[in-house]
Amino acid sequence: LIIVTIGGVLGPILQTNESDPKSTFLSRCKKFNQYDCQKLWDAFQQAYVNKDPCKVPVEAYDPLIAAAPFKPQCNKMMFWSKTKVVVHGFTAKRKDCFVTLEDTLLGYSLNGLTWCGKKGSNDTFTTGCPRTCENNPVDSFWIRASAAYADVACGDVTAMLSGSTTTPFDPTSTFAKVEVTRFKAPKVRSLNVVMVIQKNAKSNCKNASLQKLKNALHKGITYSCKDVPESRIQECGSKPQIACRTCW
Ligand code: N1C
Repeated sequence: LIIVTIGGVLGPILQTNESDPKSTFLSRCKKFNQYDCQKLWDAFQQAYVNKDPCKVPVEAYDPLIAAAPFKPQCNKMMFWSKTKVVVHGFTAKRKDCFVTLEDTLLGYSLNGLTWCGKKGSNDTFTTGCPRTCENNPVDSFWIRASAAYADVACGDVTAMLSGSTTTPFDPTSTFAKVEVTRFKAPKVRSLNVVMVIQKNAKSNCKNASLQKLKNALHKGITYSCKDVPESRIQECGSKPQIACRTCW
């Protein structure tokens, strides 16, 4: 009884800001201005609160996406698969060149967070959230947001894939399953793959999986691929005088 009481009293005090998704969401959201962040939090929460955390379908986030729609940023939209750290290290410094989903309000506000609900409660939980069942709140959000972001893609689109894997175009990835098939010609003119080459690379632009990527693209979208050393991407990130179009 004593342990339960102490745990019950200290639990909320010992919780760090990091594990309180509401304050993290609101403080990140506020950096974007222009939005009613409390209203967005409410739209976010309604997707998963009071539900079995394995029964949150992708569509549960439709109202959230409708409340904060993605703006098309033609020729600057960047997609990625298995290159999260390299991509965001770059886009954080070169917002003038490329924008990823994590550089938008919703992607930025929820990046790295864990959340779920529970039947019979209106709270948001951060521990014990399942990630293995198909309809879990975190995966469903990223699928919904990725689809919405890819839906507004336009002009010349860039994707950073990893030369450190044996299958850079992984058919099970969100990039393959959700994003690539949503690019529509003539709104999207081209898909330009930047293959990130680190030391001991396992693949490059010649990899057979990229043939599948070409085939998955809607007819009318031009495909290109360039092998680029990670060091060159970092150099372009750290030298603002390098023009975006000459980064690689
Ligand atoms: O499955 P992936 O990559 O191919 O997904 C990446 C792809 C990007 O182009 C993004 O637009 O899909 C979008 N996306 C995110 O922006 C994102 N941020 C954080 C997809 N997933 C995202 N996450 C988390 O990383 C999420 O939890 C998901 O399961 C992983 C996917 O990483 P990946 O396999 O490298």
